[in-house]
Amino acid sequence: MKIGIVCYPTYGGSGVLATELGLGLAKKGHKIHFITYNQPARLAVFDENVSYHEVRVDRYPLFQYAPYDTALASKLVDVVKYEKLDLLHVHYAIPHAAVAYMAKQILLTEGKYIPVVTTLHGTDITLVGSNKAFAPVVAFSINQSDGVTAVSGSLRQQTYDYFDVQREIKVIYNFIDFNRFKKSNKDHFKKAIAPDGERILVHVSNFRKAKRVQDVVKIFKQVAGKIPSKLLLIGDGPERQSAEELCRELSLCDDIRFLGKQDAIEELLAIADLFLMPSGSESFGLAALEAMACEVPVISSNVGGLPELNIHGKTGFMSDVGNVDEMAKHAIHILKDENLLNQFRANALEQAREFDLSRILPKYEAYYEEVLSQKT
Ligand code: GMT
Repeated sequence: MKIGIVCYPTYGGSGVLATELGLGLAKKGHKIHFITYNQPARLAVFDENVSYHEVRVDRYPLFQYAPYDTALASKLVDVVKYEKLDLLHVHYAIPHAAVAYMAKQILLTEGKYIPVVTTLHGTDITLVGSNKAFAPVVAFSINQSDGVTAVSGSLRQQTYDYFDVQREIKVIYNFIDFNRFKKSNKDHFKKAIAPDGERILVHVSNFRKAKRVQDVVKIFKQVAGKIPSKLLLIGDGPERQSAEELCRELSLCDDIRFLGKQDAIEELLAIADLFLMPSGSESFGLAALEAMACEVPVISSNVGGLPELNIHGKTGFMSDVGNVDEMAKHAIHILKDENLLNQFRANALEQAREFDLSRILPKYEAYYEEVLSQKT
């Protein structure tokens, strides 16, 4: 199949997932065309089945806001026509689903039909999409897509709850590539971070409000009070400053390291004992799945799609959002007992296998076939 993938090229979950999906499909022989405004972060290697089409928006003094949507729609028309695409798969509803609809209508006037699959990732529905400023366009473009997927059953339900959407939404979970995410021996590195054999806790996110990074620091404070530990905070974003201030206030600076944005997340997860994800909103939790694939149990909140991934009492524990005391208690429970920790590690890996790329990719392929067969 010749597939156009539209996504955000950044480190965010939707962009990562879209890129990994494209690369996985390319390995199976599909011709993949990424269409976005920058080279996607994880698109670093050359693959003969992968092309990247950059969307450029020229500045003009009249424009207060650069008309990215218009430039993207024009680029989609161009790529669909000249690369003879069979299908467009857009990730993150805003603005991609609406722009794809526009491109589709333009192409129809020229006698070319292009089906559009939209994947809902989370904040496009839960935070941004339900904002009244976007809601009518989001609902319309979901209803007009030829296929719609959501990354968890919870997100699917939230979409029905927030929007006037009648069409069927198929749940296809996030996936993981075990060729990359697997436990490896990084003992020398572990020694550098935790020279006295301290436990290592890890948090990876974009440091937005929804990630509740302050809760991560508060949980760590309690854990470090009972068990010698170190905390690695990976990623960057608006809440980093306040998290750093809290570390200073709680006198934790010697035990917490802010590593900023990192590419080789799997190498950091290789030395981790526990992953913290106390999010206030999380449609699936790809970062937690990456940790589980590297045999790291997860202490998380119980919002959104997290209960579909993290099995309470088996792969980790879940608590209500903001219940820092309980999350710390659970963390200490796992970390203080080596045998229990190893059992949780094994369970986390077993559960992560359910989301192996080789299981999930065929679900997307089958869905594309289904959408293509409905061609009207
Ligand atoms: O807000 C983020 O964490 C980034 C966001 C995105 O859309 O880029 O991630 C969302 O999509 C991921 C991939 O499907 C999911 O695993 C994340 O749970 C989801 N984030 C939220 O719902 C907050």
